[in-house]
Amino acid sequence: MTATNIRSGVCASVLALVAIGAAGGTAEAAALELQVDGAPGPFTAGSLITIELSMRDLKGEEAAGFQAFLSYDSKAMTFILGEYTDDPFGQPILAITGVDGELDLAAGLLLDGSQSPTSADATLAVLTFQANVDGICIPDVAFRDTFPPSRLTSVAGEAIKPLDLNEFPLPACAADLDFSGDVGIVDLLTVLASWGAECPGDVNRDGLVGFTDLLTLLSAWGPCP
Ligand SMILES: [Ca+2]
Ligand SMILES: [Ca+2]
Repeated sequence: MTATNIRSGVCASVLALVAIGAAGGTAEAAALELQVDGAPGPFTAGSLITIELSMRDLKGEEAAGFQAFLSYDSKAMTFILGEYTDDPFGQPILAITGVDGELDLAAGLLLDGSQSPTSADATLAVLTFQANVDGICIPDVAFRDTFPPSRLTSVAGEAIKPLDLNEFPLPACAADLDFSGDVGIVDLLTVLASWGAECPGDVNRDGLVGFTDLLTLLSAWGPCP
């Protein structure tokens, strides 16, 4: 098994199922999201878990900075390192330190005027944790309630709306559980072998391996385009 970026590849059929399942439709909203970058769980004690904070779908709204307030389970995971990407926002406003299960992040455009507001999708920070226990399926990192809330800000310093806070959105070819480049028998056996458990066959990342995962997998059968 080769662990690769879980966001590589696109399975249109899986995306279609996700769209149906996401009642309410949020496709038009800008998003600030947390995404596990690398192999999905289960993570064993001592393994590193990388989580990216990113922005996407700004639909032409230009962002000049962001602030994000996170929480994580400090018993299950230890915060190791947090790094801003410097692009598009090179001016850190808060140092990234993990204290008592909380992380605060904020950055904006460089003060020398060499950076411009952008509506492009971008990774804003990369956070590395170490698993303290065996069997973490979905890392427990989330946006926490604060005022002012986690948000992207415009040049005027106002919140960009509407903004969705998404946690661990599905990888594009989520049913390819072994990263083989297609959805096939190995993936099917993984789902069946972990039926009723939390992972590793949890295709739709709802915390349980079951019929939805099986149906999603079958609908995506074949190569990841
Ligand atoms: Ca596969
Ligand atoms: Ca599931």
